[in-house]
Amino acid sequence: MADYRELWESLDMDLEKHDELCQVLPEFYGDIYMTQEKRPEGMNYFNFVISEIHGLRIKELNEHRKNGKKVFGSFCVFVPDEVILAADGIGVGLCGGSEFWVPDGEKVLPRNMCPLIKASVGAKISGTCPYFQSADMLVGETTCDGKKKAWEILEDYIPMHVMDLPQMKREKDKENFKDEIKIFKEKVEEVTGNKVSAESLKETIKLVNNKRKTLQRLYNTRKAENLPISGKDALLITQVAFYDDTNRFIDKVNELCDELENRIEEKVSVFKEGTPRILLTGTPMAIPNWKMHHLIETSGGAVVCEEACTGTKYFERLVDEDNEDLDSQLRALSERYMGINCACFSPNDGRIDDIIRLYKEYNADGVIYNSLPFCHTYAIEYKKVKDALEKEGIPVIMIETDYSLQDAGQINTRLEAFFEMI
Ligand code: BJ8
Repeated sequence: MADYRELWESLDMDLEKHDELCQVLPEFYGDIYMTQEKRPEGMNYFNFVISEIHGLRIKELNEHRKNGKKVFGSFCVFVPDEVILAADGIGVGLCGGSEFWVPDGEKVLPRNMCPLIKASVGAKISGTCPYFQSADMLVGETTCDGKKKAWEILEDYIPMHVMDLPQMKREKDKENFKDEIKIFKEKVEEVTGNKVSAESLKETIKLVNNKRKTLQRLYNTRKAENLPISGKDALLITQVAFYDDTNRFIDKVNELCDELENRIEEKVSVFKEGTPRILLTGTPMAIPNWKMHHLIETSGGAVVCEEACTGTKYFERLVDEDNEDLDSQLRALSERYMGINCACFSPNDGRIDDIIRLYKEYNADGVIYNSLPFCHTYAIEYKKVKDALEKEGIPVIMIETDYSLQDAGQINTRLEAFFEMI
């Protein structure tokens, strides 16, 4: 990797501590990703993106900022990228997926809470994540209690805007979320100094829809009997979608899909015949959290789909493109986003329908319900999901685990037993 120290210094980073992080990541990635056999050629781009994770993209963001563009960091798939892009801003997903940041998060947060929140806050306050350091504003949302209270702590470090997400899905809630998107649009206009017009929003609605369609194309290849790509690789691509340049990402994923579709025709598979196909559902897996996928795919299973925000929740359902005025565009955005079935909603039966539908679409053999510790909404929702799946005769197990690798052996044993049974 080129020398980015000057750049990192200009972002007010803790260089010494950041060095520690840079030392572990390549080996960690190498062990998990580069040991896979028959990886598609198209994954080379993603290897490159990871090797430059704190380099090239940060340099690009820095150049954009020098040209007056603003960067918005977010933590949830409810924050509409379309609005940021329409004001010529850049959105980056910032959820923390590394154990490295947890101790710093614990300096200001209770220990007994979700590692995603601790890592996200820790990444900011430790000054070791250049994406946080490149953001001009963070956008939070009132989803779970942990997140909404964490924003109150983060606002001491960086300007925050918090979107009020309804907790139910009635007509009035969709109307409320439309108003929230409008308030967010006004904030983005204030920060960027650019107006969001119906024309610019129409264009970015199309652009973000194209990104969704590209990911849909990728995921469609995972429905094939012979799997042309591992679950681990597919997860990595979804994670990169949150911060890469949108147009470049679309091009690279489409190139990869050409290769994967050829593989399907030629019956090339990265797994041996009869490998149990797993639908993974639950809490999001922020980069570099590859733990569950790695454990599943080294215990004899293959992940064929993720019903998660780093998965189908991110790209299923498109925004209606046929609206010419801002008011109807905002309504269309609210409609699309309020279709996401996060466990923060009550009731959330749509998620159960999604899981059953995806299980069938991807020809899965079993469901693994993955939850981060102290995520009450997802943990509680397991009961309803389990009952519904059992009624359908779909095998399911719940695995609650954080980012550390201490429980890896124990999870392996449980997975192996589950794969034998299905
Ligand atoms: S839409 S899943 S990205 S809120 S895992 S921090 S819920 S305690 S991340 Fe999420 Fe938006 Fe929902 Fe998706 Fe809280 Fe649970 Fe932690 Fe979570």
